[in-house]
Amino acid sequence: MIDVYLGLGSNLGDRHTLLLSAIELLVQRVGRLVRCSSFIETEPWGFVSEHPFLNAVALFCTTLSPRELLVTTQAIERDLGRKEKSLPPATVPDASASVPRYTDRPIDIDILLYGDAHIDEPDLKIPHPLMGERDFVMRPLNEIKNHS
Ligand code: PH2
Ligand code: MG
Ligand code: MG
Repeated sequence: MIDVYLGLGSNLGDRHTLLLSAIELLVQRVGRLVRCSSFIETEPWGFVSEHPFLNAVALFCTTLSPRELLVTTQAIERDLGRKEKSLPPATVPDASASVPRYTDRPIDIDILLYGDAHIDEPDLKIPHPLMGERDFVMRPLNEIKNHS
């Protein structure tokens, strides 16, 4: 059993219900929910949007591998109405852009930490490379971390 911290975000639709539905599907397909942070409203980070986010971080226990976890979280995003992923930097015509172009989304599930694993594959980077810069991740993460 591995501890995994997942970041959850929604800025389109019924954000509260979408976060709860994501957690329910994660319990069904990933494993036991150990802890969940408060849901916090945050301003869009890294792009301009009139739609504020609802964000949370949840800790699950899982037997899935990191790759299985990625496939599963992406399937849940699609099941909850997510149409497209953010565009990766390589597809952005402006070469000076070093971060993805973000878009509004009904649900986003990011793998933040998977045990103490370090993974650096093109589509799977753990720990999440930007988490330390993101208040909307670090605030809820600190709320639930180190609570034995
Ligand atoms: N997710 C992003 C980009 N910007 N901003 C906030 N406030 N919350 C997010 O979850 C978020 C974001 C990319 O996934
Ligand atoms: Mg994200
Ligand atoms: Mg994501």
